Amino acid sequence: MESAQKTIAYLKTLLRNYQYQYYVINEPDIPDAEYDRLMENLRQLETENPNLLTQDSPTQCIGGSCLSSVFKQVHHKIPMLSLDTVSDESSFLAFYQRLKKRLNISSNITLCCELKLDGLAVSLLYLNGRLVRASTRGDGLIGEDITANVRTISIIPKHLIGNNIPDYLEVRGEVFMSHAGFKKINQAAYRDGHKIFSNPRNAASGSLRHLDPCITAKRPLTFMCYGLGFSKGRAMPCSHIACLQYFKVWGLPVSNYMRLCYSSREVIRFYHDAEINRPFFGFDIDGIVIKVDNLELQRKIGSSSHAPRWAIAFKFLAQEVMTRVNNVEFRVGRTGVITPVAQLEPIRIAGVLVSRATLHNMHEIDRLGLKIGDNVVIRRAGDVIPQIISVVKSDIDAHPILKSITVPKQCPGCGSKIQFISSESTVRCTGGLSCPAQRKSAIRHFASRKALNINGIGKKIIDQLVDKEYINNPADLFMLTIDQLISLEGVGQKLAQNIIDALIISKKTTFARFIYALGISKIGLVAAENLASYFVTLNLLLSADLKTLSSAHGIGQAAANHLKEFFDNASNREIIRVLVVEVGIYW
Ligand code: I6G
Repeated sequence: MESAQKTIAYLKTLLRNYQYQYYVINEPDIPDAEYDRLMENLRQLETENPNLLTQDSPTQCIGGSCLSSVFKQVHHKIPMLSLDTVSDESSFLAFYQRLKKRLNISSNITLCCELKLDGLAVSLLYLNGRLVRASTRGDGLIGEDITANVRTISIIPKHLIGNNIPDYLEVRGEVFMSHAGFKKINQAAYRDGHKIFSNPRNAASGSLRHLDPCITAKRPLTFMCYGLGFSKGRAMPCSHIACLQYFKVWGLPVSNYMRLCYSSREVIRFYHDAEINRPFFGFDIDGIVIKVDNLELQRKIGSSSHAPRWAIAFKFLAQEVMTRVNNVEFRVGRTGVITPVAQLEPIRIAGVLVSRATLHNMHEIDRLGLKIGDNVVIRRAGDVIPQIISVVKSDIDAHPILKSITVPKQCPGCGSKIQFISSESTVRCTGGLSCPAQRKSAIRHFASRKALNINGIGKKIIDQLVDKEYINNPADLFMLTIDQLISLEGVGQKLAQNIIDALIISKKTTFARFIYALGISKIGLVAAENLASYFVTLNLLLSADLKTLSSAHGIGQAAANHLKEFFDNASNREIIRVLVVEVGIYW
């Protein structure tokens, strides 16, 4: 009992702290899934110890209170409730059974399924078809007046169109930001040295509750209606989906992705369909919302103090989770760029086990203020590599011993000197093609379709050839024998002969492809074509100084530096000589 009391007090403090970050200062420290887990623990303990439940518990409030808000207050005519959530099929089926029990019916109930957008709930008030007020949910009873900001969102009509519009109409929906909009504002923020938003919802929230509506106007916010708050003056239809159809006719944005379901099985089908389509919507959703469609039945079922009993959010597995950084490794890429990679305490994100996340460069480590041992929020959206989006600095948790991250003095692949390129915030190995870490990927690039296009040689074969030390650089490919090829796993006589034939065919190429195949940093196919038409011969290219290199069309200072450094390296020059003089590559 005493320990339950202590845990409840601890969870309340923790959750109030997080609610303050989330609702008031707009900078949540932990992912939603972690917040939900803590809230569920508290709810469970309070259910087991009802005498310890207090009215001010975070489980009893809809959101954080609007403590220090500078926006005017708005009293909601009808409370803006939140939604209860389920995250597995059996909990959804239990909800469905509860509905039947409450309505005292055994037949199926018609349910309307919609996407649960990951944004901010907003209420819009139209008087005689004119937008007069917009407010946030706040604590559900009192929200913030954000009319001036909402007026800058172009998709929200200032005047409704059409007939039979109630004199008093309050609609509710979600303001959110698309992935494209999020990328655009974060790119601009990065360029201008401003704060980066950790996800589209924070970006939408920060933009919508900005004190200066001129800033809000510059942010790519959008909106979708999800329901009726209150209306007077005209009859509204008696089904939820029909209300949404009316909204659409009056010019309000309503999602087309919704479905009426006539059984629990159909709802589960909708849930899985939405989950499959999740990467393609172009905006974040965190689940689906299921509502009893008939408004009269909704009224019969009623609401609790914080959520309607006729609706439920069926959440997807979280795409943001919290874990610890156990170490940071430095990996050498094809062009010698050394990238820090975080080794994470393995964790599942949306069903996938993740144990690593790229950190891009040292600038990113500084930006995050990351140290080894830190707890971090990681995010995996679609099929993108997991990203560390923030470090969780909790003053309640005891801090483990943290270790600073330092750049290695030598290349971890070959021990060569490393070079810091401050303009790119990158660290590079100077070993060139002699660095084994760069070898496999450099040879793979050389043989790839847009380079020398050597058919039949893929990653598996190149890895084996390098591991068996048959080849060390691209020129060695042309010295391979049939016997060496046959000794590889998965290579028979026929494939070995095809590879030898492909190597012979690949010797006839173009100057541009040859330059591209060398895999010089910042020299893609277009830059290689520009260099080929500017220099015409290999000798002129190899002997060009920095100034001449950068005078070629489309070659900037950074690319010119990389070219100069590559051609000045003796082992790279020797490989080029062998390729042209001994192998006989020509164009
Ligand atoms: O927060 C919400 C998001 C989406 C909702 C909601 C919704 O429907 C698609 N519906 C209700 C009834 C509530 N919150 C309270």
